[in-house]
Amino acid sequence: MLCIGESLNVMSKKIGKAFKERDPKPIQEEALRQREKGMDYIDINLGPAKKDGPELMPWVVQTVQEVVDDIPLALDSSNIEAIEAGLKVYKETPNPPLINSIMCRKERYEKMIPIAVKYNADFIALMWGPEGLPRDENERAALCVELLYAANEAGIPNEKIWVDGIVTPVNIQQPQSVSLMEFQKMLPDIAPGAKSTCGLSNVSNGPPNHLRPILNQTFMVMLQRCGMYSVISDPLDEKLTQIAKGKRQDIVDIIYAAMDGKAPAISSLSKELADYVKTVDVILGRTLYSDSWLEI
Ligand code: THG
Repeated sequence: MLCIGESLNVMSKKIGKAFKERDPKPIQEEALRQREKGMDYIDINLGPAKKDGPELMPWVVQTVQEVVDDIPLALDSSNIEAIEAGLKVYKETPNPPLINSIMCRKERYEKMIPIAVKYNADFIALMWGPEGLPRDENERAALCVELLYAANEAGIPNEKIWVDGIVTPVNIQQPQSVSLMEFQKMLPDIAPGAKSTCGLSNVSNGPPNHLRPILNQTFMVMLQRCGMYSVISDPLDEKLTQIAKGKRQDIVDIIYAAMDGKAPAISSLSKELADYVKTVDVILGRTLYSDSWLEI
């Protein structure tokens, strides 16, 4: 599982301030930390960046690449001019940069696909349509086919496209987590050769901070089993990265068993592994979400 570090992010107090004040130090420290933590890509997330995006993105790209030039970057903004300005100054990396993202909305993808072609960038195909979030896996599939067709017509092969079926918070939209898993299983048929990714931490957006890692870790393993290729994830969650890199087979095994309804009795398990079993049940909707699901 590839990991795309999420923490170079305008929503973070420290990094948001550094973006605004064009202070390179916290940004470069964060990029170096992400490399040390084993991130495969670094996401530069400016948010909407309506006003100064086209000036800010190239500055951040160059600031990061001054200290980390061997890890590809994902350029994350809804401001199209900001993305293009970042690609313009991008220094070549072993793998091409990733545009984050192109939505399934005609007026946007018609502008953005040519940019991906021009700069030979990979792109994240975000399953966000004219009516917003798709309601189920079939709506996700319909959006996916439309956007990938348009990209293929422009000469972009599926191998350069990272499909993002969109992760939603489990505490308010429990069935959507299952729908995303179903969509991942369909993906090899509807988009052969395409890669996939998702904003993993969205699943725990809302629950208390101390419960976020176990939700993120459990859902990552469940998605990986359904074919997920990469996650945009928290580089400070070392256990998550260990699991992603195949170093905690015991956790993977127990999550698979729980998904199949074959986990040993909770009372026979360590607290650590029992918590993963309980979390699988919450994500699959076998248990109704509440902040106290681990205490039951
Ligand atoms: N798909 C794609 N791109 C995305 C998302 C997605 N980019 C943005 C987001 N979703 C993924 N990135 C983050 C970044 C931070 C957090 C969640 C997802 C997050 N941060 C903490 C918070 O807000 O509480 C901590 C912030 C801080 O550092 O202070 O949860 O779905 N393609």
